Amino acid sequence: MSEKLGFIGLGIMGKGMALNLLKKGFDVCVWNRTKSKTEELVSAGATAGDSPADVTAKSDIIFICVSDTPDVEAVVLGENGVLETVKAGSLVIDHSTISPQTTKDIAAKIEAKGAKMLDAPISGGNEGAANGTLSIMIGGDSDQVERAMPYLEAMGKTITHVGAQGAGQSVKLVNQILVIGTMVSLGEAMLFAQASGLDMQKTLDAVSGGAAGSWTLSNRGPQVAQRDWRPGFTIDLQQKDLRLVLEAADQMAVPAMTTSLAFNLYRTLQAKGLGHEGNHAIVKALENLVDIKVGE
Ligand code: NA7
Repeated sequence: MSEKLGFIGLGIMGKGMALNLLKKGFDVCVWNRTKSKTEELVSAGATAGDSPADVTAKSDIIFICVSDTPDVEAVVLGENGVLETVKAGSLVIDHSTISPQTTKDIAAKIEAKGAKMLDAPISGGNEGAANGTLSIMIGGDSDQVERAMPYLEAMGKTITHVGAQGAGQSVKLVNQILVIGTMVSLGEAMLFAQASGLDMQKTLDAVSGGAAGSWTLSNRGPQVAQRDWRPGFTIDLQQKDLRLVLEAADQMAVPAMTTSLAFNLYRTLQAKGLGHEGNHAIVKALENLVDIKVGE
């Protein structure tokens, strides 16, 4: 008998994830700050809760996928939040990417109510969320990871228990350092290809299968070539993740030079009002340094 599920936060990622839980036949109660976003989920078989507290009262396992650290604090610790109604024995799984330290603080408050928490940030963009192929990196107790596995398997393909609470968030930041290095290289490479007068598609075809191949190149390279800036993941959220990396790197006194470069390049795009575009639009920050535009 499956447990009753709650899902809080139906943005680009949360929507696909909740739909995949419904497709597997699980019982899901949803809530989103902007109520209209619940409609598609309700059509697909979900019930709608009135608040995070309401969803939590009706659920054994509560999934959260909201933007940033203060937003997780708002839906968990705020008025009508998860903490008000969470039952002993329930499990809260946070898929948002937030501060590893705040994750541990929130987990302590949830555990004081006799419930449990896993940090389980995700990677794989909107495609991964829609197709159920996310990478999920989990921090927390093994027995709770085991309990959550049937549901996580509905949403993800590479599901890794990486350590104690907070470790999931730290591994996600490792993931973001790797993603952003590739993203900066993608922008630099595409600009170079354009300046060289190359055919963009042929160039992508030639390099994607070799040592330079990557998820970013395969999924975002064609988008850059077509100047399609629709977000799989927005600049604003990418910037937020890079800030988390830089804060943690500062605390640990380790260098994060490429992350810092990307953070500042994105800042120039945010200053131009482009924070809602996809993170592959980083190429525009490089284009702005010279009089060349990829794909034009
Ligand atoms: P989106 O598509 O920007 O969605 C963000 C979601 O978070 C969306 O449902 C928001 O509700 C919700 N949100 C944001 N702030 C709040 C507050 N303060 N209270 C309640 N709900 C809130 O982001 P993604 O789906 O791409 O990413 C979500 C997380 O996964 C993020 O941490 C990524 O780094 C990974 P709205 O619809 O705006 O009312």
